[in-house]
Amino acid sequence: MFDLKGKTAFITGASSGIGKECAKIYAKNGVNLILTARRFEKLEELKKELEIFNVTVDIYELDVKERDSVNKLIESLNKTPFILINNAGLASGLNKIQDGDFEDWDAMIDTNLKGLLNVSRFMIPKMIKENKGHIINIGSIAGHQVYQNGNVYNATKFAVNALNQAMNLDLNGTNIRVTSIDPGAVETEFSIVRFHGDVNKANNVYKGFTPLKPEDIANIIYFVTTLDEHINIQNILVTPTAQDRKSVV
Ligand code: NDP
Ligand code: 8X3
Repeated sequence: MFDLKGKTAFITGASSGIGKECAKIYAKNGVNLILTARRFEKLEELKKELEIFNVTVDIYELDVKERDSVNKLIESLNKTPFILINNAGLASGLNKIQDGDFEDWDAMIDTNLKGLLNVSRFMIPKMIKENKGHIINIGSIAGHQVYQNGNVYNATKFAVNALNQAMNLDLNGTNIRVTSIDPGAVETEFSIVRFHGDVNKANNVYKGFTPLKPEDIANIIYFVTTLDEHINIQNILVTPTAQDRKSVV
């Protein structure tokens, strides 16, 4: 197994859900953290929670859509993280394409696709300089299979799938590993965000079956990063046992 103790993980979207659970599992296992998200107060709470683990936890308010801020933050880091978790993302709305809302579309494209690119473009050259590291891209089952009304969210996650493959090609010849973790339904704030704060509608998504928990995904992410350095898992598609390969929404 690869020893991660003392290494650093940079996580986007660490204020909630999968990103937050990743922060916890890495901290528990002695990995220092650089945590980013727009809701700084949530990061402050999380930092307090992680104090017991005796790792450094640096927190930054960051909107991955803001290219200049992403650049500034990454340039200002005094160490290059070993692990980059490109997790920040959202679904906004669930409408037929002919009824689509441009604000929803922009939010998803600018965050899930361009935001992931912003972070990667500034971080990867630093990782290449060190010739080591592991990039985890959070895709989705939505990046393998289109579902009704998923249109633009699907398109962004198909793009993540393509970029994950592209990173694997472009980083070949370095020691940097690239993995996309592509979950089905995970119960987080995801559906509340998708339905613009309508909690009842969000809760309905997870009724009648056992969804994945964000810690399930964090465990898998942690596992792939602990494999020996010659092993590169390029992609994992993981769904609740009760979910077929279609979407649950
Ligand atoms: P949550 O809504 O619980 O978490 C999303 C995280 O992304 C939050 O920390 C949020 O922080 C952050 N975020 C959103 N927009 C931005 C932005 N512009 N800049 C920085 N951070 C941002 O949902 P999940 O944990 O479920 O989602 C995490 C990832 O997992 C997403 O990429 C999602 O597409 C993917 N995914 C989720 C699935 C699910 O069923 N839940 C299934 C498959 C994939 P803040 O608002 O503080 O900025
Ligand atoms: C989130 C899971 O099935 O709503 O990516 O697309 S799904």
